[in-house]
Amino acid sequence: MKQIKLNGIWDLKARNVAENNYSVKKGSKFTMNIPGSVQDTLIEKHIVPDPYVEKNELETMFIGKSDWSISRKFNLEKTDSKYVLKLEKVDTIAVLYINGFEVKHFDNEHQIHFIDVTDYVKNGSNDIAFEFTASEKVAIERNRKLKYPIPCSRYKNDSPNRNLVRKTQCNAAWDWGLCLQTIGIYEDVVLYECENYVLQAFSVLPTLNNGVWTLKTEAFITAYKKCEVSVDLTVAGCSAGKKATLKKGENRVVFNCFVPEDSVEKWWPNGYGEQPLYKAELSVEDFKLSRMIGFRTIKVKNERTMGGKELTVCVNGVDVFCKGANWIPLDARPLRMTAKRFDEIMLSVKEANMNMLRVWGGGWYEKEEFYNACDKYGILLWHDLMFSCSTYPTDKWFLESVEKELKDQMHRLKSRTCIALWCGNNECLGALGWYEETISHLKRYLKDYKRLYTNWIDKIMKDEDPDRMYWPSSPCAGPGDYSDNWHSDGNGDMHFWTVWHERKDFEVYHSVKPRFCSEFGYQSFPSLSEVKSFASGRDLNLSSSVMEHHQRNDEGNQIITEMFMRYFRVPVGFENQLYLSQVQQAWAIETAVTFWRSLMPYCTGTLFWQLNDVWPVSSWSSIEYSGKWKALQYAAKRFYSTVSPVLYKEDGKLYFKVANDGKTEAKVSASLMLVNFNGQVVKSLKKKTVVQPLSCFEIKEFKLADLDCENTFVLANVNGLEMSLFLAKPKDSDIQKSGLKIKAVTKTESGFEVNLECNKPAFFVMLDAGSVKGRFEDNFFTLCGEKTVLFRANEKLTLTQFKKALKVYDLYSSSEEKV
Ligand code: BMA
Repeated sequence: MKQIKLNGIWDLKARNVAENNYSVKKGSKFTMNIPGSVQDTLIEKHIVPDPYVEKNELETMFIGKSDWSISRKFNLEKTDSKYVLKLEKVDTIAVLYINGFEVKHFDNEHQIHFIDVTDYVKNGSNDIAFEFTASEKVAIERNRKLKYPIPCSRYKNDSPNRNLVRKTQCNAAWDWGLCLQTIGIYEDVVLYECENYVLQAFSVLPTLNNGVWTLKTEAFITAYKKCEVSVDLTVAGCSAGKKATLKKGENRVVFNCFVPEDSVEKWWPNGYGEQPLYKAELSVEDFKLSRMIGFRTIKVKNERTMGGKELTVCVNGVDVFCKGANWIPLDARPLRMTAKRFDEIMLSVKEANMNMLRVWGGGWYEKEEFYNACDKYGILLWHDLMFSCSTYPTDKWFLESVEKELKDQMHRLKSRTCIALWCGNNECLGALGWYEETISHLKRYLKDYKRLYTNWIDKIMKDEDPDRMYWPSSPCAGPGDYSDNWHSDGNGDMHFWTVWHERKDFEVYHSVKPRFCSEFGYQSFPSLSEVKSFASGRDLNLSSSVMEHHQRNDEGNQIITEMFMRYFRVPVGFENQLYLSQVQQAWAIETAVTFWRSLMPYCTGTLFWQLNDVWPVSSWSSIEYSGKWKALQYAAKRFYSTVSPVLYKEDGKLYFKVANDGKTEAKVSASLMLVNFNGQVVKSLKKKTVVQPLSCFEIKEFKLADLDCENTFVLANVNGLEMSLFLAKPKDSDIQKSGLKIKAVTKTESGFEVNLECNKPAFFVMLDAGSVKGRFEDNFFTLCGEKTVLFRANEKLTLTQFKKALKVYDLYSSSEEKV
């Protein structure tokens, strides 16, 4: 077997061009790198401006509305072998030509293709070309021909009818994303010269019985004629294999490999143990593929417990509290999705004590590098299938397209150690209640919904990955239940959006007791350095048209600024407004998570919306587009600690509890202080205790009526981890000028040490290193006295440069008028 990579420089030509303000016309020619996208190419060549800056998105949208072709030549010493072309992430509507012959049509970005091109290639020089058609045109045309409407959710500045093309749905814009209808190919283009078959993929699924791991091994092989082969697997010093007779067409060769339990170490989610990975190599004669696997068992339980139906992820027999956030694609520009960035962001996930991400259904099946990082850092995945906020067609062509997509992706992904469950879609069940058409013809749309997800996808998933949970939709009450589970907290998973979309008080998070909350979010603005990456001068104002362009939720800015008034004193100036928005976001999510963690084991998971951003924008993310942590990510590091203080007010009482989501009991020394705003301790208590796994233990409760709420706050400490809580709204609390200052900054072996000091308690203290890459070991805390915080830089810089970038914010100074 030989591989010929057709990556590298291709010719790019504009076939039909939508109106634009640049020199791009029908017939314009450029060169382009494959893997790559037309958008990335034109941006990098400075033909069009960067869509992430100001309102340039509007200037680049014509690219996605135009038709393009890419082509190149390659040489071949043609033999008697078979020639098979592997194509993955072809985006999206395209026709492949080889030497002028039409070879194949593409219309589903999520499929993986192995195309027999033997009859098209020749000895010597060959021409290969793809003609791309704008997916928007195809979507509009498909919509025109529909027998009845297939509605989908619409967003600011979006591309219509995105649900009629199997392409990353959020390319068409979202309520946090720009419209970048990319065109291109994002994986290697590989031509295999092979004998009579191609090994497309293989999977290894471990189960543990009586001290032995059984690895169910499947090899997916396409044969071009009947032949005998030997299929062999080696992993962790063990091997197994099978002689198989392949029939012409698709083959699945299945056998088991046995590995003694004590010859390998178990893989655990982050916080529960290590993540050892072993190389599994499968060969069909000289055709070899390998992948890294971890040994673990995984089960998602959906039993009737505690008066409803749980959704509990159980790894190696241990029930896990799933803590994390929702994942959207790493970038709107495919070329920027590098292994380094996946690794860096996953390290941020791990460092914030998260153990699960939800791969949200409006994105795509991720690149290998994403799953590599999840396996490496112990990040479990709740993995949606790629359907989101929409109804979808159920005609034969669509169902067949989805069937191939799912089979291809299951073969590729099902032996990923990190994947805990598959989920049918994001909010598509809920969406039946959103549109005029679906509301007035609910029967018809529910029938279509069941046809797609229950009678079609469900069956494919049961065939392809029978041992992994297939959860019908997020949110939903469970299999066979088509009720609207959005805000119903008794069964399965819920999405709780009342606080954000309905502008309710943060305390309203306490009004529900979720079994599993897979979405709840609160927006903030990006930090000043991030804003400066897309706005400058007069645009540094919340209601400038550039800032509004970088806010895609219609009411977003109003909701954020209204909350300033509800809880805080109005911040002075743009910079403090950005800062305070991050304070309230972190506070909102902390209010939800700490309370829901106090319900363990009734509640078994909280995944906030959302971890990341595809471009610099005001959104619900906890990590900015650049990778910089917002206040929320720092807060998460605390509220997602295995053993953490839980402080909340409810029914006129203040509760102090300790949560432990670890796999063993925790020895705890807990203390609580009531402190006045001058910094004097009014009351204190200390307790040593033991907290059982997956539970929350009450240390003490107080009647709020007995406390001087406007003049004191609470400071809790559990095994050295501090958290605090206001007893009254901050605007009603008698906070004093803190005198917060940076006393000294020194450069050490591990980074920069920042010594902070205040003479009165300082709240929501936020250190900010501007655009310097790296993060603080601790940040966004309450400071009483002095503290030294380490900043680990991910780039080389001098002490002077660091000092210049460094700033510190706190609550009091954010509203300090300089009049
Ligand atoms: C959710 C998601 C997304 C959306 C977010 C914010 O429910 O599933 O579709 O971006 O809310 O509105």
